Amino acid sequence: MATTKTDPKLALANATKKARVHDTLSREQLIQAYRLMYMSRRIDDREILLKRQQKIYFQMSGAGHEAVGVAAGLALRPGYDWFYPYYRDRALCLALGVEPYQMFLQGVGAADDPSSGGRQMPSHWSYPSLHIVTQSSPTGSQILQAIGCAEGGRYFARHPKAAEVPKNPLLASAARTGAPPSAASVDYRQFKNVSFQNDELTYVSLGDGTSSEGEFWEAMNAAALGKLPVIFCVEDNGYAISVPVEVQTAGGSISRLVSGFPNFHFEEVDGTDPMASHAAFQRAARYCRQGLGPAFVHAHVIRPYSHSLSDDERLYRPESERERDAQSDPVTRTQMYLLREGILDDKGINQLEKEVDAELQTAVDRALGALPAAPESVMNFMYSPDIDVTSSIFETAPVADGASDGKKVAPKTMADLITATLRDEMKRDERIVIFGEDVADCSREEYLRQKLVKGKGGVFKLTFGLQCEFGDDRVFNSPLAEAAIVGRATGMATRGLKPVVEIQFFDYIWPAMMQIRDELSTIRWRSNNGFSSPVVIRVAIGGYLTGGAIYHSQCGESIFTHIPGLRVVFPSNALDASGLLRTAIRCDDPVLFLEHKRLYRESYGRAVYPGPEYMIPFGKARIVQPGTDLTVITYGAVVPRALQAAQKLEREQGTKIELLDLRTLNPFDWETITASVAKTNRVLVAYEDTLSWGYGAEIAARIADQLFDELDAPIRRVAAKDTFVAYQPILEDAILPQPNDLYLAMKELVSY
Ligand SMILES: Cc1ncc(C[n+]2csc(CCOP(=O)(O)OP(=O)(O)O)c2C)c(N)n1
Ligand SMILES: [Mg+2]
Repeated sequence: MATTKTDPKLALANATKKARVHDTLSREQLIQAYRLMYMSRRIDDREILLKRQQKIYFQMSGAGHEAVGVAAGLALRPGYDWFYPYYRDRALCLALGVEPYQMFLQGVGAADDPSSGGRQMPSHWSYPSLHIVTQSSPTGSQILQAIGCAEGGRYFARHPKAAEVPKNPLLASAARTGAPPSAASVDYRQFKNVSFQNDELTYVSLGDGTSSEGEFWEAMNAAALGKLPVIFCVEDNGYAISVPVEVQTAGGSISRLVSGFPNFHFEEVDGTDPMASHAAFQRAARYCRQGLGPAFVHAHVIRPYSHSLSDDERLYRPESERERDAQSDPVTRTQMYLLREGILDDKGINQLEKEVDAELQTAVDRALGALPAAPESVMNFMYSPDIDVTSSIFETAPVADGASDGKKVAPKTMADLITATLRDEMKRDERIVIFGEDVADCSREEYLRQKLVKGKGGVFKLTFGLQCEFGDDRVFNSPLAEAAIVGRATGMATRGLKPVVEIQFFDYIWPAMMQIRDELSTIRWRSNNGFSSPVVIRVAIGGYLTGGAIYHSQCGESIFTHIPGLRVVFPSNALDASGLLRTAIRCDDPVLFLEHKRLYRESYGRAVYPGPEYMIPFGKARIVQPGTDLTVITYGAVVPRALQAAQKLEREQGTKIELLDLRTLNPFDWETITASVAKTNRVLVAYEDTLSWGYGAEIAARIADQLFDELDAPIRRVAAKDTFVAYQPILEDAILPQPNDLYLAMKELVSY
């Protein structure tokens, strides 16, 4: 561990004496630094004016943070290193090469705004060619992704072949002949250019208040554990909106709190001093590039303006305190320094400022004339524009029953086929990495090597054997931190990896909710297709376990189908699980893959392994059995229960029930539902989740809305009671939908 402290009070105040110490910037670079700092402040001032004139709709300033931003930008390498900045990093972005015009385009919400096409507030940076990765608004949710980004870079450095796009004679010939490409030739890799450098690093910044977020600590832990080349920059302006640092951070110093993390290089610096900051970043970068571990730069800065234009800091900061801050304004102090050192005289300063002002005026005029984003564009880039997951290229036949030697092969469970599918996909695609809680065979590899242990491979053993086969850099245990699992995976996928991560129980997916809802699912849309993160999240879900109780049995899929941008899959049998998982892995969208625990080893729905190319397109329901009297729409563990009920009714009164297994919940197969309802005129929607506001509500509403004329009876729903799943099996049975509940509803509907 290395620590460097620059006393904030000494820097710049004694600048003449200290000049040689901080002399990592040449005279030209100092002038350039001042130009960028001045430009950054003037953009803020100009935006504030534009906001008051109602020509832009929001403003977030980087005032007071200019020196540290410019210093980082000059010390690091755009388009080579990777950047996860936060909203105060205007000066950093300018130093990396973003043009003022591009910033104003975001302010006016222009179609040509390169960060988001008018979708995000200003100061939400996204510039793919500079490696500035799309930023969201939740404080701190970028930090875990920065970890994944660094892991991705390191993975490609160690597996350079994985970065290559596989040669696809089939795809090439399809392009030549115009024939549709075949399934085996298509996957996300064709649309994901990977670049990496052996000594690259990832920069991530945050405010002092944001260091209170749990995800910050998860990221610090992951960076230290992995000795990852990540520079954390805390820009400490002493406030989080109105909350001062001593109320935010125990003891008032984030440096003190993090000082125990191993493998880090620490810097605490006056972030209003461009030279001290630059020197700190150079040391930090050197440490990271040498592969020694992560670095932490704690930069003391000021916030001369209120938090945002919606905030008035005079309500909680007295004039005296604000005046004290003004004394260390980085723009004025740097200007004074240039004058004092004779680097620029008054004339030079005036000239420089005039040039910048003229440039900004031109940029503002151009941006105000730019076309706003078109209303027709709002649905663009919700999903991959390159690979349509509902397309027939994902429709492949299973290979024959594997009975090459004449002997019949025994059908396998859903658990077996998921494992087999993961194994074959890992063989096919070196970009796949698997991690999560307990998914490895054994983290202490020597035990495996010495054959002291057999290995675990997940609490349900679905990843058993994969670490032994593919190595511990492709299959590994994560800390017990769900947000970190999804956040790291998101960062990795941004770089072109295909993380297939596991959330051990659906009941514990909630710490990752911010990452799923506000990050993973939004990245492509909010960056206007600048970035994407096609992660697969496998989750064990569901009840009917006798004893699983409230925290090991819940469903809740409708909460995720309510998220645009996320594919949701819920197979009911082994063959579908294999085909759908393969599609999930090869496709270009993020997928939540829900695996029902009760179905893992059920005798219902076992199948022979359908071979390494078997896929099922999303949005195609399976007609479990055809019928004419009633349509039952369901999925997951209710499928075998509904089948049992339907068979009973058929035995008793000859009723023919058409049973649809949706298989994927987003997208869902409206076409098959429409055809079926037109035939039967009666509908039952059945699902294991709680009844109210559940997945079936949307299906029922759609049918009522669009197929009303086809109906001869009300649409009914059978689902769990609006409570939680209880431990005592008698209670669990009463809570979850049972075959008899389905039978009664079916009987009532057919005779309505
Ligand atoms: C998760 C989350 N909670 C709350 C907010 C609202 N919010 C935006 S900025 C901010 C304060 C951030 O303070 P700090 O991290 O110190 O950064 P600063 O703005 O001072 O640079 C808050 C509470 C948010 N964007 N995200
Ligand atoms: Mg702050």
